[in-house]
Amino acid sequence: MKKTIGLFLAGALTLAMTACSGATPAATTSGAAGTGKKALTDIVVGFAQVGAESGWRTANTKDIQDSFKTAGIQLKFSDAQQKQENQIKAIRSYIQQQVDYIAFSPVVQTGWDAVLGEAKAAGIPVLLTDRAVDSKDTSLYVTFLGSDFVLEGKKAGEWLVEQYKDKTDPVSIVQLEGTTGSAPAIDRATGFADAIKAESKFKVVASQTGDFTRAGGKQVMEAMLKSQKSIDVVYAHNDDMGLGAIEAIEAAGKVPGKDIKIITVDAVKDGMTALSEGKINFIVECSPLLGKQMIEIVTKLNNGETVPARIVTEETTFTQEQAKAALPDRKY
Ligand code: GZL
Repeated sequence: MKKTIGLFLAGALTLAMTACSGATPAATTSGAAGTGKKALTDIVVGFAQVGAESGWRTANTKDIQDSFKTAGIQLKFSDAQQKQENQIKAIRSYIQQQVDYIAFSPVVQTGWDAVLGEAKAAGIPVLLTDRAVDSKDTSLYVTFLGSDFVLEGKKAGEWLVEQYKDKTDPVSIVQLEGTTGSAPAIDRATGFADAIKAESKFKVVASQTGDFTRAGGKQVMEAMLKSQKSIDVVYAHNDDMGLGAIEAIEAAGKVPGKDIKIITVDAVKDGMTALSEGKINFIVECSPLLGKQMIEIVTKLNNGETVPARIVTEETTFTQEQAKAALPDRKY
């Protein structure tokens, strides 16, 4: 494993050095001569964002744009409206524009090798932010900066196991999945299933995508309330779908957080507010604040330094009491 990482880092360094040695189409400007280093204000980064589907995504976009503005690094931004073909178009456009770096959050895990191969051939380093790709060719990107979604799902499941440790009756769970094929949806489901599998009382009786949106969560929850004879727990892959589920549960005359327990992931302000009000029972944080680390990565690469192949964001969990204490200081 060490050898692989060593080779990869060497590859990343080569890729980074190539990118910084003036080999990329953009000419080296007033930076220190010979190192390939550009003045930060001369660097251009193309960022292909997933969309604006959730409170998390909006916070992620704002943090990235603000971080680049503060650093004085030029950011070209595109919103793919959750469509892979739009992200691919945006990446191709950044290659045409000969940006210095490309960053993006892959809306789904698969189907990126061709366009990332084009970026590599153009000598443009690619940063994966937030979500991963399933490509076997790790030379197609320099680093993956984002959460450990399997761990997030595990934290959600472990909380549930703890909550029901003294109960023996069956517990019916419905799962509101994120975007089909996306890393967070796949991994949050995996982590959660692993955490509860030892306890036979837990049954996931229904699982369907709400596409990370509030409307999607509400629609799926309405259908599940009709089709399931009893639901004890909702596990939603993000706050927005959980908030949609709350609307559906209340419309059905039930009390969210009491009649039906709700666990979500993200910890954006609206989710934390619902948690503090007792409508959600537990939230696993997923930090959208990736902008500062993106600047650090670009600065290092510009200086010809290596960056780790995987950078995991720090995050925690919140109970209802912790949400009340944390809300006043929440940035998003
Ligand atoms: C997770 C991110 C997910 C959030 C959702 O890092 O990709 O996408 O959990 C967002 O809120 O839509």
